Amino acid sequence: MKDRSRDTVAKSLDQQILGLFRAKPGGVVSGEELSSLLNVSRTAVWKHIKALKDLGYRIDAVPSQGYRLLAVPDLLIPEEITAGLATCRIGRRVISFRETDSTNEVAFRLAEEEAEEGTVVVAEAQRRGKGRLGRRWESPAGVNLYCSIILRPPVLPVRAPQLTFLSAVAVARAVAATTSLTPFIKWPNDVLINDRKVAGLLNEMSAETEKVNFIILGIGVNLNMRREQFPADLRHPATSLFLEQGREVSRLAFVRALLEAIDALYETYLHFGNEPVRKEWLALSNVLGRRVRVSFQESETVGVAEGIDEDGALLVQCADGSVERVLAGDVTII
Ligand code: BT5
Repeated sequence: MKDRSRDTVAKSLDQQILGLFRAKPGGVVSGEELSSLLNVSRTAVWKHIKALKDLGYRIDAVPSQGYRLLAVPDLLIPEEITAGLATCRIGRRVISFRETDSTNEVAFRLAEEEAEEGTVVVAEAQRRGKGRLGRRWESPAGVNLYCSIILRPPVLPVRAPQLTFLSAVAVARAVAATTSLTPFIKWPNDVLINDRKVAGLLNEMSAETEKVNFIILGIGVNLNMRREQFPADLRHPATSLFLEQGREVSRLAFVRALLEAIDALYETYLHFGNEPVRKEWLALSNVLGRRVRVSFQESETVGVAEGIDEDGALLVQCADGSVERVLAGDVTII
C-alpha cells in the first residue's frame, strides 16, 4: 500500500517505550532502564524519544534522571487508540494513515486479503472520502474521525443493513458518552444534533447469494471541524461536536468510546440478534410518528414514519392507509 501509514512510522519500539512510560504514570523512566529493558543502546533510546516528540508527545528530559511523559498528542495513531481500549473483538488491529483516499477502500482491500474481523482503519484526512450514491464526504485533516471497521457477521446478505443501524446507535452512544449533547438518528444513516448532520455512515459489503463475506462499517464523525471548513453547498445543514458544545472533544476519547460501543453492540447482536439494537435505534430515531417524504432516484413516498422492520426498511403509512416498506432513500421531515 503506497499510503504512509503511521503504523510504520511508530514502530513497536516506540510502543514499548510508551508502554514503559504508561506503567509509571507521571514518573521518570531512566535512559538506562529503557535501554536495558528494550535491549538497545542509549543513543537508540534517544532517537526514539526524539521521534515520539516529533509526533507530538511531550517528553521532558530530567537531568541525570531520565525521561518523563507529560502529554500525549490527540492523534489517531494505533498505540494511543488501543491504550486501555476495553473491547474483545473490535480494534485488536488498528491501522492509521496521515492521509488516504478513503478508509472504506483500504478496509475493503484488507478484508479481501483476509484481514481479521474487528480490524479498524482510521485516517487523519481523506482525499476522496465517500458518501452514498457516489457523493463526497468532506474530510479535512486533523479535526474529525474517518474510520472503517471490518466485520464478518454470520448472517444472510439481506440482513446486512442491520449493521448500519448498529453503527448509527454506536455513534449516538459515543456522542452521549463524550459530550452532554443529545444525538438523534435519521433513517437510514445520519446522526444529527439539533437537526444538523454530525455523522454519516457508509456500509459496504462483499457477499455471495447466501453468505456475507464481510461488511465494512464506514463512519465519518465531525468532531472538531470549524464552520469555515464546511463547504457551502451541503445537501443538509451540518455541524460538529465542537460547534454544538463550544469546545473541542478529545478525538482519542471519542474513537475509543465508539469502538467500545460497536464492540458491545456487536456482541449483543451476535448473541441475541437484531432486536435489542432495533429497539435502541427506535428510541434514538427522530422520524417516528412524523410526516416524511422519502425520495429515491425518481420515486417518492410520503406518509407517517411508523418504524423499521427486521431488514432495516422504513415503514411509511401512506394517506390511503397502506404501509410501504422503503429500503433506500433520503428522508425529509415535512
Ligand atoms: C454519508 O453519505 O453520510 C456517508 C458518509 C460516510 C463517510 C465515512 S468517513 C470514513 C469512511 N470512508 C469513506 O470514504 N466514507 C466513510 P450521504 O448520506 O450520501 O451524505 C453525503 C452528503 O453529506 C454529501 O453529498 C454532502 O452534502 C454532505 N456532507 C459531505 N461531507 C460532510 C460532512 N463532513 N459533514 C456533514 N455533511 C457532509
